[in-house]
Amino acid sequence: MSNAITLSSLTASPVAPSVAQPLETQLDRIRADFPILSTSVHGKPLVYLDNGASSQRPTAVIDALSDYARHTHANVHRGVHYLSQKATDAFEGARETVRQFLNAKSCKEIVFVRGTTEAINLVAQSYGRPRLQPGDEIIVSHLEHHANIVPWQMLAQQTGAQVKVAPINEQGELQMDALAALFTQRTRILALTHVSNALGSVFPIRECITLAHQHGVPVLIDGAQAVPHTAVDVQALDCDFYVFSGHKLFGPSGIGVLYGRESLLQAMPPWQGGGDMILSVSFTGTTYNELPYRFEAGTPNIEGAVGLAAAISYVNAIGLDRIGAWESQLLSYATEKLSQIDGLRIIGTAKHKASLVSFVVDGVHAHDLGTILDQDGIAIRTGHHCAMPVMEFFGLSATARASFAFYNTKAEIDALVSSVSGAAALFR
Ligand code: C6P
Repeated sequence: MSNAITLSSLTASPVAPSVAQPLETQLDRIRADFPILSTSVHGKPLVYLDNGASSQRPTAVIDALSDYARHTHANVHRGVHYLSQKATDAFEGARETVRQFLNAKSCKEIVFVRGTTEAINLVAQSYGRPRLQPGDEIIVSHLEHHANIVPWQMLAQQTGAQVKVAPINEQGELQMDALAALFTQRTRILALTHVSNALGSVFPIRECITLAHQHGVPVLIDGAQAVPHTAVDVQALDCDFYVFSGHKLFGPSGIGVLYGRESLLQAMPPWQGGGDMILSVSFTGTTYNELPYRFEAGTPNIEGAVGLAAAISYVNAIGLDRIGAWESQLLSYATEKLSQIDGLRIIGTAKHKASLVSFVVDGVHAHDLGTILDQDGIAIRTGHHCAMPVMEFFGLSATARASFAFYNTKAEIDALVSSVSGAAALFR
């Protein structure tokens, strides 16, 4: 199956980077690929450091969405007419792009959903609900986003199961021994983040998956904060479910991916009913479609999938190795510079971190800090980051969070540091 968005649409861009050179030598060209980065905010150049919430889209994605609307759009899997087949090819081509991105064995294992949140709810309801019995156990960690807590709590309420929490230490690292001690005969699923959105900690998911499998327990990995920064190979990880959102990966919002091991998805009932997920419907009985369509009821987000494929092609062309190398420089630089500010404390000092820094400043509420920084054109996120148990663990109500993407520069970190220093001085 051919890819909907091929590298040719990316390399048509005059700024397509070459993989041979370090990314930092091409930053101007890369930044020019993101039109929004030249926006001014309150008369200052935008410094966009809220990539953990949602990252920006390159022209290759914007053009793919526009081209799709101009030349391709029709409903998929339904029509014999030219446009419907073209749209179906684009949509299924996008699925193949995602399959390659995750190194899944088959497109049957790639389900398009609205995002990470929907993917986790799907697994909780379709995998978990028919299986779990009163007294069964679900393990999550203390560092999860609400999207990887609440669906499991809902499942526990529905089935009489209980949610157990694997602890973290003061650095924001998963305590592996304590995790290992949580497994019992009643453990039915382990759901863990790959990268924490609140602290940036990278979990040793390969080890966690091996541990869970020793107990015969399947694992769901929340990859929302991981896929923009690191390559993921679901076969090498041997994971059972891996989920992520398009909008954090330089793609559109409203599209995301559930990877599921084929044997598990085959055994799961549909989650939602409607068009496209059936083979035949009558009032005497309905038969369901094959994978992955069984989990894609109704008209899907076709342009979202096409845009996501364009984003993946763009990221692939830059190279996740180069992205990781540059972002680790950004992380070290930001950590060093921010630490020099009087009264600033970094929350989350795990040995392995993605390019994200959460911090608090003595005497300055995180929201005030965010508002002051906004006046300087700097976008960061402040609050509990939809990870209230993490805030509770550190005895905080909120942190400020600067989250970097490969298009960020050290000069932008200097601007952040200067603005935070100014705010800290104001409240001293
Ligand atoms: N975190 C942040 O600012 P959705 O909203 O479904 O695309 O993603 C939810 C989600 C799940 N897991 C993790 C680890 C996440 O970081 C997020 C989204 C954003 O941190 C918005 S709250």
